[in-house]
Amino acid sequence: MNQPKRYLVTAALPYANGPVHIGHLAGCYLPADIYVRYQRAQKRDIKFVCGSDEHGVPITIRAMKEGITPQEVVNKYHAIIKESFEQMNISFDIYSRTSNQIHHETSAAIFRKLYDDGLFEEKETEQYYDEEKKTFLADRYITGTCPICGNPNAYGDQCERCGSALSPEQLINPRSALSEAVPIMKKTKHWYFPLQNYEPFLKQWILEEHKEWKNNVYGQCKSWLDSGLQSRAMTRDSNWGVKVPIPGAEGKVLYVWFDAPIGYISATKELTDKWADYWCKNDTKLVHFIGKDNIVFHCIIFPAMLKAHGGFVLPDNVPANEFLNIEGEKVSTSRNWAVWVHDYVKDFPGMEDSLRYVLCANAPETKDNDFTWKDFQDRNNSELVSIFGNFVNRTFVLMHKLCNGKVPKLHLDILDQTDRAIIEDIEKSKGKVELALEYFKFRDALYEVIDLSRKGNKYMQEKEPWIKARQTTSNGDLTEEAQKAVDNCLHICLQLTANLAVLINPFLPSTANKMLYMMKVVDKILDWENAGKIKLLSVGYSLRAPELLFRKIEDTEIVVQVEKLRSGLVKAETEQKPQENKSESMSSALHIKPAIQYDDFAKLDFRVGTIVTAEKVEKADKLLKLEIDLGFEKRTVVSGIASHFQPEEIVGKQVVVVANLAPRKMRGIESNGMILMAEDKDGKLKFINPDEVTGNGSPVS
Ligand code: B3M
Ligand code: ZN
Repeated sequence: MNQPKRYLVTAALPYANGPVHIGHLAGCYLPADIYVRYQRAQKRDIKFVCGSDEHGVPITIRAMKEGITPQEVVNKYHAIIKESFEQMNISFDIYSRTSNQIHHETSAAIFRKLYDDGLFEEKETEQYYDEEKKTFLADRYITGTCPICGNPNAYGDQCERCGSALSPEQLINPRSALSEAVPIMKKTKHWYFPLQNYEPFLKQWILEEHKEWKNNVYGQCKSWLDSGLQSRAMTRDSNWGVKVPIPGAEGKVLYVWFDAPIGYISATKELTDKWADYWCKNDTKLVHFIGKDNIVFHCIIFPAMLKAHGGFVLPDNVPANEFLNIEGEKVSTSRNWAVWVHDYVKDFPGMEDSLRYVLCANAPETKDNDFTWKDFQDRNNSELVSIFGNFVNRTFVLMHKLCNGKVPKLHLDILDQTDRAIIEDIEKSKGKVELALEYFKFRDALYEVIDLSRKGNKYMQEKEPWIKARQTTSNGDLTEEAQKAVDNCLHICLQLTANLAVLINPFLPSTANKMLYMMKVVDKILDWENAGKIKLLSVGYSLRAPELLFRKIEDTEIVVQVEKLRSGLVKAETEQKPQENKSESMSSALHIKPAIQYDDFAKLDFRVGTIVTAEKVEKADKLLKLEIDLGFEKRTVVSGIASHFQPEEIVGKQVVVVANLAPRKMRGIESNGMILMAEDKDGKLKFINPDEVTGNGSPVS
């Protein structure tokens, strides 16, 4: 795209069913904010919109759990989330909410236009229905026994014990989560959006015209498009959400993923009368910042909806991030394995920039990354404090000590190679940071800024103005040569400091403001065009005394945080809170089951066996039916490993079998035993087997 006339930046609307954690920040809010602050400094016409996603099953489930109404749930969390963003200086132009009237009207109107244009398919299907509560049971409203691991409290869309994704029909003994009643199958009518009709358009638009999208995003889109799109229901049976605006649709609302992205449009309408410029003119650059679990909705479904409707711009880019794990474990809100933003700001007051720094320096831009408190401490102490903060502080201290607190002259006649080199570094860094930011490479961009301060330290170290300051004449004055050398060094260091303020501003806005205060300049200096110049501070201008920009984080503070994380986990597990976030998976490394006696262990009979046949189980995409040779007999074992192995690749493998497990029927097949598996940190299953081929039936102890 040529230089766009205006920018519209969106960040995923968080579900108002819980507070935000640092994984959310790192995933999309922080990169979006950095991008927007940078574009604002470039004086571009830009709007940054976001808001709470207040519809959908997660909200109604939370309401049920807390015994309050959905409206009360969203009121509570909308306020908490909004405050967390403000505390972290995420500078939305508007933070709206999808329960607002304007949003209901906007999304209903878009649905209605698609309906009037005949673009939906109307279909009747059978779904679970709770006769007691007189309601259909989508996704999480239904519980039952997991066909994979036997967990009696699995949900209609996922088992929280084994992490498998399920569909309601797979559950054994299904029950309504609302009443415990056994649900019946009942016909219901819904409106489906035939995504397959937009496949040629999407293929051309994404696969041909947006090859520049990030690999993770492009790759996910390609695999969706390659495997073929299908019609998707855009309505649900529920009374919480945007009412379906057509006759005969009582008790039905828009699917949350139909209305939520329209929230970007309604928020823009709420923000400005000129909203249509941003949404309907082709010279707008629309950028959606999201986490990787939202890619299909923003790259495929929403653009197809907009295309079908007509008249709207499509995103120019969707720079989705991967996930941020915490201390080596996937974030899990239900297990309370998360660092909550509202907790952080309480525990580290005034230190929002330290968190912004670490989350950006370690952002999960191309792959999942890990946040550890130790790394947080290290980066804060050895990068922010010791490099950036130290350079700025030394510059100010020395210029007060050696130059009376006034910006010294630059004596061109004695500029040497070292001076020229650092001036060139200053001039070049603008371009480097800019290029990285334009291409959503926030880590690289931030690295360049820190690197410039590192070069500043090195320069000062080489110049040693404090040594020069000892070269005095017999009457105690500095020699002329020494004075000039001191002046040049500090002049350059001060200009470098002013440049650092401009460059760090998108990333660490509070820090940039503290620097402005110390330099006694107004915020105009932060305009991006000022970067790369060494004339930002005028000679003779007197500056304030230095204040420390950052503080060190002590070991004890980190110990407290790690302890807090672990005790939160234990608490969550004893309370057995149900899981509420689909993108989380089980984890096991941190908790060990209660102790058992040797006799308990001795009851188990483990045997070595060889898989002789393996086949898929019909209508159960997680299950494989295995024939295992135990030497003394062959056994049928049904195992939930179909998503990890192809049947043909495991035939002939030796495994360890729990041979005295009571038989159990799964999908009508009697399973006689269980094979032992290990789960790696990515959730991949591996067989446990003897290190050399061993006779079938050999006992394992
Ligand atoms: N609320 C899902 C999420 O928070 C959803 C995003 C909506 S963006 C339009 O992951
Ligand atoms: Zn399970």
